[in-house]
Amino acid sequence: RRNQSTNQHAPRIPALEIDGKSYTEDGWTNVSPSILSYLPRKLHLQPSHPVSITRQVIESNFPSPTYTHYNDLHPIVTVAENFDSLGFPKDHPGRSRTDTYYINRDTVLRTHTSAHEAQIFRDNKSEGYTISADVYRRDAIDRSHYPVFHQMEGARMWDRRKVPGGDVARAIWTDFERLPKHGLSIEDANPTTHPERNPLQAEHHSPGEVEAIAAHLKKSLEGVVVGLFSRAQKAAVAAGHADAAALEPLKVRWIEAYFPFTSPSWELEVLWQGDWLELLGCGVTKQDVLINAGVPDQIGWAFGVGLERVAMLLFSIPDIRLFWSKDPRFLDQFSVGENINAFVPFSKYPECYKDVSFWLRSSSSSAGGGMRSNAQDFHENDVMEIVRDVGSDLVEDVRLVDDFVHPVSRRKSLCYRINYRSLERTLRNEEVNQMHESVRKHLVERLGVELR
Ligand code: FA5
Ligand code: MG
Repeated sequence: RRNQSTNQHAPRIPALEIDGKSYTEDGWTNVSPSILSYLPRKLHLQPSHPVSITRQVIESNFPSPTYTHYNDLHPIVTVAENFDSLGFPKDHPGRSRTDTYYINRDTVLRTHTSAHEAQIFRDNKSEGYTISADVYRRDAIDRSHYPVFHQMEGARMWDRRKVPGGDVARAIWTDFERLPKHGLSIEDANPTTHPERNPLQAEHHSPGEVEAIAAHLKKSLEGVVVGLFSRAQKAAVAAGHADAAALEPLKVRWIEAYFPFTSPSWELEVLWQGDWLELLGCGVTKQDVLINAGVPDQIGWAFGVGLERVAMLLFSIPDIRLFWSKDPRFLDQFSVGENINAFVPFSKYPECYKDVSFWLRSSSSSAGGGMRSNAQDFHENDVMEIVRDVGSDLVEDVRLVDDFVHPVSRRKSLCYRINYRSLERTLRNEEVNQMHESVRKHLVERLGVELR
């Protein structure tokens, strides 16, 4: 009875209700209603959406029953799944609240599809899998970044106890020989392992095993990229964006990379309109991840590819916001089938630049205060989040255009330039002014800055 009456007067513990589950809010909570509104969209499952078409094209390189395709795993995962199970160090910057959307201290919106690796290794249903899903990251605002995007993760395992004669390297090379040939020569300048930069997991793998895994991994992914890009080039020619005779040969290269959950690791890049563009990260799965998932006898590889990044090239889509458009002028241009067609942009609407300048609170003034957003704990992603909450898809990009420290007061001043532009219509002056005023107000209220 006493408990009951105490409870009546205790402050209500705020809770978030998401998909029929209740999550307690705490000091880590930084998800907003606007970010949660993306959860039901699942673009990778909308039948003729370019993200979904891209998923289906890539999946066809990883056929069942060798690979199980997981496409409907829930985006809310534990911190343990997203980071700990993959060996992220406790102080890894990816864990910070400026980079990751927290539901509460223990629960996040997944930042990558790798969050499900350990669980699927544990379930051990097939030798391989792909997972396609929406992932969430607090990040910059521009035409190639969006706080929600889609990834496909893939993995392949071989069980030491189940291969003929226990010779796992030989079994992998046998599977390697069965992979489709792509006939493209691909730049791969670095050795498979490097003692410091890209080490062998010597307690678990022999160099010969890693050579075999790396060869199978690279050839599998090269096949994906060559298949995709020969289709993209055909589409560009058909749309008159490129001349068949003048078409540059496809250029693809491997470079070394680092992930806490693979070693050695690589990234695959493609030369696209003059720039090397990163498509995916991959590597030899860390044996500790497999051991902790209860499958110590399996060894293998994993990769993660950004579906929007591929789809933008494949369909010539110029702005990542377009994927979220419900405008039939966008959606009706795509259909599932053998041919990939280049997107025909509808007319561009006018841009509208507005600047906002402010002083950060000087670090000394925070000494007694506990106020956030002094010069030390200011993070640009917090500005991005405010602009996103206010402007949603009506903002094309946000850029820092000025940054200086006052010579006497030592206070720091920043100026951001916001480009308001809709993909679907001309914005009215008055609505842009209202949005900009609201951004200014929230910067003061939420970050404690002083407008100039
Ligand atoms: C990862 O997320 C790793 N989980 C990938 C991985 C899986 C490595 C398994 C090893 C084994 P990364 O943060 O680099 O890595 O993202 C992978 C891909 O997602 C990138 O190559 C890119 O294609 C895409 N990507 C990353 N950030 C964005 C973004 N903000 N917008 C669009 N695509 C992005
Ligand atoms: Mg990367």
